[in-house]
Amino acid sequence: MKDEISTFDLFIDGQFIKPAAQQYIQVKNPANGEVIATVASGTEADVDAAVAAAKRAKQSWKQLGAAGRSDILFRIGECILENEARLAHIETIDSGKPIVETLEDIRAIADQFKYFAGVIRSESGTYTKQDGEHMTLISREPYGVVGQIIPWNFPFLLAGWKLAPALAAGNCVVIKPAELTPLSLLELADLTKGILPPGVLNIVTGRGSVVGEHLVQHPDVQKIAFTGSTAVGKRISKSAADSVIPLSMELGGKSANIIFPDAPMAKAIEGATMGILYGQGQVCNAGSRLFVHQSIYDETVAALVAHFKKVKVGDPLDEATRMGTLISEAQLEVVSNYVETGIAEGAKLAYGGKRMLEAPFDKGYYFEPTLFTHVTNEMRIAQEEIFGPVLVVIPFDSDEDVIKMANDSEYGLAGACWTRDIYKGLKIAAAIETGLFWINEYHLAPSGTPFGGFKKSGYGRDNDKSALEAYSQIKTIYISLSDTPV
Ligand code: TXE
Repeated sequence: MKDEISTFDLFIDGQFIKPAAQQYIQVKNPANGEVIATVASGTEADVDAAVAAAKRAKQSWKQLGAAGRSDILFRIGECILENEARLAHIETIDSGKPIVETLEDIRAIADQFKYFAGVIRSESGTYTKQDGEHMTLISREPYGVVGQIIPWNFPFLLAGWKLAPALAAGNCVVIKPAELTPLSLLELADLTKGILPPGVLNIVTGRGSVVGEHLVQHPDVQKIAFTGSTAVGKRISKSAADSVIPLSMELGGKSANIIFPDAPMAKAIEGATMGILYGQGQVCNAGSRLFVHQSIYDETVAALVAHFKKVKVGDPLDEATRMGTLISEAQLEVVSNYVETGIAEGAKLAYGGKRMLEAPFDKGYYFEPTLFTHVTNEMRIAQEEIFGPVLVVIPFDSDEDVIKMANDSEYGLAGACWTRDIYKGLKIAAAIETGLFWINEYHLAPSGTPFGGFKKSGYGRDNDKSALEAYSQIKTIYISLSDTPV
């Protein structure tokens, strides 16, 4: 696999073009700090050009109809699979995520395109007969131009979750990847430029405060989809309110993962471990608050410590690696500060807690898998999203006790419980205020599983056919066959 430094321009109207201001930013591999690419730093003029290209393409993309778009989406899915090794490699050197994880993400997105290729073929409108001479036809229409803003934690997966339904519904897209991780999406554009008509997909790389800000305020953008921080989400909400356009929003989380005494214990320990360490904990639905029943608390903590020790932290390109690097120095500082906060709050480190500085970790942003005990649900480390490999373990006495604590959070993205008693599992699932809940599982979200949050975790759903509704609007046509004036 070649690793030479490439330069990526903006992808607008089916081709790579130089940014108006001729400025570029460096993209680094977080595992070793090496520059792996330079990408265009877009400005307002580039966003304008991308939106104009999308606007020009929207009529013909819509007219292609479900069958035509389905065929193209299916071919994109196939193309992703044919290039999965290359895409996973790029994603790993760009994000620091283990190659076993990025390969899963790439395959999930190949499947996502095929899923939506199938879903749109099964969509139909409605016909309602009001009486013998009057009827209504109801269909769904695309918005036209959709703006999408993607974070750095799942650069390809989250882009694919947004692109596939938006394109399937007949929209043209202007998408902005995160500054830190633009490469896999640019590679996708390169791979699919012979498949997608020009202007249907446009990528403007660059700063959120410039490209993102202008995209959400652009008068020709008719819908915005955002995944990222709550602070930026709030800002975007205000812009969208001013433009009177709909939004879908996926923000942070502080998900409760609950182990009952009758849990399938080996699986629960693995689920609690990877529930937090997958993606180095930089996952919105990470199981970052672990609730363990008081009667099994000590042995569960001991088993977790033993399991954390076994997790192989290392070179993200090594297939044996289960935990790679944090995304940046800034994120490393955020995580380190939270560990200090936890200690100051009275929590005790049962494992980890430090940046890994000895070779071969010294050039990357590696952080130890970290486990805190003596935590209460009120502490900041139990309430705020750390976005790192830091698990807090909290004991509970009863179902009521754990339901109350799990719901005592401003977030409501995901959660899980581990029990052999399916009645209990369903009772807990129903009581927890989250958009997604697993029983005896964690993280799995195959195409067809609605993904999104309650409360401050956002609104709107990705990853299933309901996303088609979010990317389309209802059109009603009322027909009168009568010649008589009303
Ligand atoms: O996110 P930002 P950051 C959380 C997580 C993390 C924190 C900060 O806790 O530590 O957010 O991450 C673009 N107008 N999540 O600072 O800034 C930006 O360029 C329009 C949870 O990286 O929200 C990028 O493309 N767009 C989350 C995207 O927004 C703007 C995943 C996200 O960046 C913008 C990521 C603006 N004014 C972080 N400013 C999750 N739900 O998984 C920035 N952007």
